[in-house]
Amino acid sequence: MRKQFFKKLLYYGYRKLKGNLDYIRNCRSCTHIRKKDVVETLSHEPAFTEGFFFHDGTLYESSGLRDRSFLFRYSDGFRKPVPEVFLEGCVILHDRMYLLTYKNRVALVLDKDTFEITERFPYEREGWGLTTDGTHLIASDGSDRIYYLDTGFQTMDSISVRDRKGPVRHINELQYIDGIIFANVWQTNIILAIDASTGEVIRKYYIHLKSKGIRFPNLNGIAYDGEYLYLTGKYYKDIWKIRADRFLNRSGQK
Ligand SMILES: [Ca+2]
Repeated sequence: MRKQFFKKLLYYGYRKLKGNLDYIRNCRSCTHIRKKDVVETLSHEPAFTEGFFFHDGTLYESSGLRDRSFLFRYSDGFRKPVPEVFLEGCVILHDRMYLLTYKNRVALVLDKDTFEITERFPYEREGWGLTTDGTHLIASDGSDRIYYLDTGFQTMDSISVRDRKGPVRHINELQYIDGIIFANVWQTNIILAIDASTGEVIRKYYIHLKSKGIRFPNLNGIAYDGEYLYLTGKYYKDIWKIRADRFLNRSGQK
């Protein structure tokens, strides 16, 4: 029984590694983001990063895991535990905070200042990333699909994320900027720039940045303050502030 379990575990590990290596190998056209692109390194609150975004110049973060979820605001260090659910993607739209949960089948609305839960909506999909175009909530669920939701978490539309080889799965944390959705691909160092209306992958980025002391690198977290992009990962010690032109240069790739 035990032997079988380890065999399965090994096979799973092999499949996972092979999948990621294949993906990285196919990243020949990637834009490479390196240390020289970082203008400042900021300290990251120890968090299992899920949601990561700016609102009115303030950085917010939601941290996941069962019994250990919490919300954090960087401007004043305000931290609120939400242990009853596994928090996932998070965003503020029209002054209200919206949150997904991983498998709790509930989505939440919170007071953006106090982080008190004000409304709960049934939500059948897994919750992964969440961002906004200023009108809709935009959500991922770990598949290749990205969903456009109204503020009651009802699905209005969806797109499939596709590159030249077909659908790209494991779309995780999201950041909408001017018609483009930037997305982490789970358990890779790849960030995608996705056309927000068609789902087509416009560009790929390979992030060469590493946080010291991290045994299982899991880049997750893209935020934008209108001038710079900020990247981090689950329990990474660093937040890297990066010149936005490295990501937003639409004229071509380097
Ligand atoms: Ca984000």
